[in-house]
Amino acid sequence: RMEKALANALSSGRDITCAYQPLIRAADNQIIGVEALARWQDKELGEISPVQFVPLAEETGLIIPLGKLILRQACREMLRWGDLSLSVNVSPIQLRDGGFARMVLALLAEERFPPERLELELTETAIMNSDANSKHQLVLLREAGVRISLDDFGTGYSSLSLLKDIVVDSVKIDRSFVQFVTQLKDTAAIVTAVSHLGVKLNLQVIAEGVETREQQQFLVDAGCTQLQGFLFSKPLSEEKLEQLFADIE
Ligand code: G
Ligand code: G
Ligand code: NA
Ligand code: MN
Repeated sequence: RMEKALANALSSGRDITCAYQPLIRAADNQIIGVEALARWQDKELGEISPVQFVPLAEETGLIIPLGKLILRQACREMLRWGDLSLSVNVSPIQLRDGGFARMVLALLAEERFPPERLELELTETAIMNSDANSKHQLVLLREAGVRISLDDFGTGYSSLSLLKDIVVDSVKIDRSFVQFVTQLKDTAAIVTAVSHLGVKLNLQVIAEGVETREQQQFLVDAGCTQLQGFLFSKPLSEEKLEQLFADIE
C-alpha cells in the first residue's frame, strides 16, 4: 500500500518536498550551504519518515524518480540563495544506473544550476561496494565540477583505503562519533585523527549532528572545516529557511 502511495506521490510531484539543513563554516559560523532532505506527507498515511520510504524506494526502484525529483526541486529552490552550496543524498542504486552522471548533468543544465555548487553525498558503504561503472559515474561528475562527499564516515569499513583510492572532496564524520566526542576519550581520539587526516588530504571535514557548544568547540579545535546539527538548525522547510535568512540580514 505504501509502495502504491509513493508511486502516486512521485508521479503527481506533489506531497514530496525538500527540507533544508544548513551547513556552517567553522571559521566564521556563516551558513555556506544546505543539505536537502526528502519529506513525504501523504493525505491518508500522514507524514512518513525517509528512514521508512527511502529503503522502500530503494527496494522498488522508485529511488530513481525520487532522487531526480529531489534534485530538481532542490536546484530550483536553491537558485534563489546566491552562492550557497547544495548537498543532495544519493543512493548506491542511483549510482548503479548507467546514466546517472548524464542525468545529473543534463538536469543541472536545464535548471541552470552551476555544477560547482552541487555536492553529492554517498555513504562510505555505498562507495566501498560500488562497481567499476559506479566509480566511473563519480569520475564523470567530478570532471564536470560536481563535488563528492563521503557521508556517515566512520560507520563502514576500510575508510582509509577509500580515501586513497577514491577521489572525494569531503568527509562527513558520522553523528554517532560527534555525539560522544566530549565524553568518550577514544571517540575524541578517532575524531581528532580523522579530522587531521582529512585536512592533510585537502578535504573538507564536516561534522554532522552537532548539538552542543562543547561539541562545537572540540570539533573546531580538531580542525573540522564545516559543522551541521541541531545546535545551528534543524532541517527547515523552504519557507522557514527563507525566514532564517531574513532574520540574519
Ligand atoms: O531527513 P532525516 O534527517 O530524517 O533523514 C533520514 C535518512 O534518510 C538519512 O539517512 C538521510 O540521508 C536519508 N535521506 C533523506 N533524504 C534523502 C534523499 O533525498 N535521498 C536519499 N538517498 N536519502 C535521503
Ligand atoms: O544520513 P544523513 O547524514 O543524511 O542523516 C541526516 C539525518 O540526521 C536527518 O534525519 C536529520 O534530521 C538528522 N540530524 C541532523 N542534525 C542532527 C542533530 O544534530 N542531531 C540528531 N539527533 N539528528 C540530526
Ligand atoms: Na546526508
Ligand atoms: Mn550522514
